[in-house]
Amino acid sequence: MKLYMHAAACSLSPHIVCRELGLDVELVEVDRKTHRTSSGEDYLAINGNGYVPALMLDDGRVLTEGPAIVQFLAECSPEGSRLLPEAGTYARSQVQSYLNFITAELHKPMAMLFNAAYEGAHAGIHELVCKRLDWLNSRLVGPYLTGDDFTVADAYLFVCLNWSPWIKIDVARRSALQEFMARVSARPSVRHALQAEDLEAFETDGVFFAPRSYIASAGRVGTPVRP
Ligand SMILES: N[C@@H](CCC(=O)N[C@@H](CS)C(=O)NCC(=O)O)C(=O)O
Repeated sequence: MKLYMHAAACSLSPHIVCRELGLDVELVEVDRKTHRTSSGEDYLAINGNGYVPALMLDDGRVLTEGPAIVQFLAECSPEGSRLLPEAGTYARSQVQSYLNFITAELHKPMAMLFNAAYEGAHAGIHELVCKRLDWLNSRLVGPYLTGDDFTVADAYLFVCLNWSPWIKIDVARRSALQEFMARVSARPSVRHALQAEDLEAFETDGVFFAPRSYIASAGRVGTPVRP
């Protein structure tokens, strides 16, 4: 299988899931501007929406949308029930509820905060994201979103929270979320994924990660991730 991705983007979530499950997936980087892949393909022919992630199966079929991809990956693997509870259970629906919350209430508005086209609305969007994070912080008793087990929803939350410093969202003052970042970033699968995407830790607490070029453009210094 091939996973089409950008470093540190939401595609890091299925990447982490692949590493958790030991799935053999080839990472294919997509150029944001040209929509060309690192292997020279036209990415728009793979995902007409142009965004990552997309998963190409060995038979050429393509699956898009991060929340669907992570569930598919978990269902593909004999190890998958560790990351996604059995279908038909409350526990499964709880993971899906969080995936939906993250995609609609965090991922989308957070992405808009990176986009100058929405600048006029940034103050209101920022306020909304902070409100959602306060709710999540008050609800997260841990260690993970649904309790003791790391699930596909935790991988997704980690990736979205990891963007916080770049959009002026203070995770440190939301202690349950800050502890969550430390816990997830210490997982071997996560460290391997961060390293494979060539991301570096750039905050003193070492729980936020970004490409070196991004860190340098902000006048900061990063530390390479060691598994
Ligand atoms: N609804 C999609 C959204 C994916 C998305 O927003 N991807 C971003 C990276 S986090 C992207 O590729 N943006 C570049 C673009 O839209 O061209 C999903 O959940 O998979």
